[in-house]
Amino acid sequence: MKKRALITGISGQDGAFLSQFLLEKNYEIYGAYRRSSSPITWRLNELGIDGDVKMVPFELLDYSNILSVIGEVQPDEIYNLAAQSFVKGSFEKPIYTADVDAVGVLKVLEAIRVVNPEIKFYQASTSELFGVPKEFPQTETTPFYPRSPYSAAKLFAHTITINYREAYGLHASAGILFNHESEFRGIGFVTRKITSSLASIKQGNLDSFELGNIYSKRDWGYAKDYVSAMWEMLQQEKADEYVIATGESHTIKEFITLAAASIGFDLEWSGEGVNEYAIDKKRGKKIITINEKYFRPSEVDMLQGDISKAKEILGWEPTVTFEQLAEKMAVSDYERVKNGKRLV
Ligand code: NAP
Ligand code: F7E
Repeated sequence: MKKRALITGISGQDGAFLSQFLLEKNYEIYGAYRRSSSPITWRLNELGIDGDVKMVPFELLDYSNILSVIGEVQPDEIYNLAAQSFVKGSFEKPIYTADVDAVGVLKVLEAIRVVNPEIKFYQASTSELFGVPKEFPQTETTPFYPRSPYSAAKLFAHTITINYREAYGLHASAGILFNHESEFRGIGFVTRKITSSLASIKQGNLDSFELGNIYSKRDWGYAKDYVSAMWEMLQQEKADEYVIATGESHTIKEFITLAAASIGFDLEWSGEGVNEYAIDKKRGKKIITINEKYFRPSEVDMLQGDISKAKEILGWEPTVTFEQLAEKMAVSDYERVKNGKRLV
């Protein structure tokens, strides 16, 4: 019999790649989505798998809905990818973020406990938990120091996942995933904002764009690589926590340089702080400027993961380099723009 997976956050980046991965493993996929007025399946459409996922309305704020969805679907595995995942947005909506990203996860765990404690559970934890890292690189045992309402909420979700494992014997794992990007990344996140804006400028649809702090460093990987680690975690005899990363750390400015070069820009940087800007040398035009409004009240300056445990136990390793990631994303957005697609 086919294994059945329920994926929350099906309309997001990871939901799309995980569905593709599990369909290749012959799973039956139930995609839990939030009702909205705009189309939510563009990522599944682009991957050509929208017809293969059974969609179920799902809201993390509503325990009765979660309980009935899990009761009706009776999945073997639940991948909880749904979240208010925008860190900057969590400073604007801290209470909503806590309701969804913290208490919402407890609601799913509680529903599993009530409906069927044999259901395996994956929680999407995050490198944001490390905030101001106490050591470099970060491992599963590095102390947490959240720097945003988002990461504070995710810390509750992370610890309650472990607690439900210890208290009730649930097979509940948490992947501490570092930033993972792709051509399906939400357009508000910095990498996709950069590649979509550069593509639009190149096509003549946009003059310039603004960014915030371009000197923070992240450990950036390719999202398609990362979803296989989620699955591996649920195939282990014992549930556990794992850091999933590349082990390299780069600034946003480095990403810009690589992405821009891969679609033919030659950038020259001048100025400092909020007065820094980049000129497209070929056209002699300022195309990137800095605006303080994109700065965060408290920033995470640098993250870098250590994947020794994932390598050893899950046999997991990333395959896409930082350079390949920047190129892949920039080229993909430029292709979309050239083909007249609206970037979403
Ligand atoms: P994403 O693209 O922002 O997708 C988030 C998903 O959650 C969307 O499908 C969204 O639905 C859904 N959602 C939001 N609020 C919801 C609610 N109240 N009820 C039900 N669904 C809701 O995120 P992602 O990049 O795929 O990341 C997946 C998960 O991993 C998230 O939990 C994120 O916090 C975590 N994470 C991401 C990264 C990363 O670098 N990508 C790293 C570490 C951890 P709508 O389409 O309706 O908004
Ligand atoms: O910011 C800086 C910003 O919003 C990255 C989420 O998936 O990964 C993601 O969180 C960096 C920050 O991602 C702009 O200040 C500069 O230092 O792309 P981001 P994030 O905050 O790292 C983690 C692991 C998650 O768990 C989250 O769910 O880029 N930055 N200028 C900017 N960021 C944005 N968004 N926009 C700018 O204009």
